[in-house]
Amino acid sequence: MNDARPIILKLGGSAITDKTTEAIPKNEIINRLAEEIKRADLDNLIIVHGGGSFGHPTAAKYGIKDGYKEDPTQKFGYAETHHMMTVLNGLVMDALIWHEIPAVSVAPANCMVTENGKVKTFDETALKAMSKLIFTPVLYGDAVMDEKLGFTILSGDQLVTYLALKYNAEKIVVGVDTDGIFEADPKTNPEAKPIKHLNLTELKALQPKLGKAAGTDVTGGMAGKIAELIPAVEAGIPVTVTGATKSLSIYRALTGQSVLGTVIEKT
Ligand code: IP8
Repeated sequence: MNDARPIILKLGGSAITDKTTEAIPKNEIINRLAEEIKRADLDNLIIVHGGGSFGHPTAAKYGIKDGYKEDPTQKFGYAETHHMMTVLNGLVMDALIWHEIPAVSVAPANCMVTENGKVKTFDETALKAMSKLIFTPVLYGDAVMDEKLGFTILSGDQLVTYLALKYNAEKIVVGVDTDGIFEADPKTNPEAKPIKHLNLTELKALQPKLGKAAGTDVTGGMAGKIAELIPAVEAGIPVTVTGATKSLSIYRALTGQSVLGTVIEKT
């Protein structure tokens, strides 16, 4: 039995896809990330990836996040959004398997149901059995059934916090397409200064000022991402936000080495 507290790695959709063009993966980055994950050689890793230009445009087109509005085209939209996520997940899985990582895909649509957008039920049987045998489960932001809304979008960031709290994670590593968190959105404000460390109070004060995302993002870009992470930080789980697009940042963060980015701790 693997009793180790998990390390949860989020691969942001903006890091692994080109968010300016629909359904374009950043294959080289996905491949390099798989290489770094292999090199880190962790037996307590859970990976979660975002939707980027695979999940978000379809979700936005059919209004999936706001739920079922009796519009029959939305049913196809739900199915297409989930399918687009399985396509992106397949690309991530390809790279992980190619690097001989015992990674197994776990689709949230099939084991989680939300209520008003928050995870309500999770059939964890398979995930727990996988951790016991030291597989690396790979989950992703997904279109899921919702008890009140019919269906909705469950963000990868909510998933990260949910799993971190449920399994008392050792730490969370969030890979994004910037070198961590900046005082303002570095994509729209080149003068924005990077932040090395944030405590909970500073994080809460900063959160509303963080940018929305470049391209379509139904779950709210960096501001939405950080809002979802707050409960994990409140529970004392440290979070490192670093550049997944920069060579070795994820490897260094996973293996506890100093890295360009932002460390968030409760105090
Ligand atoms: O990119 C959302 O996950 P996120 C996934 O982690 C979909 O916010 C389907 C849009």
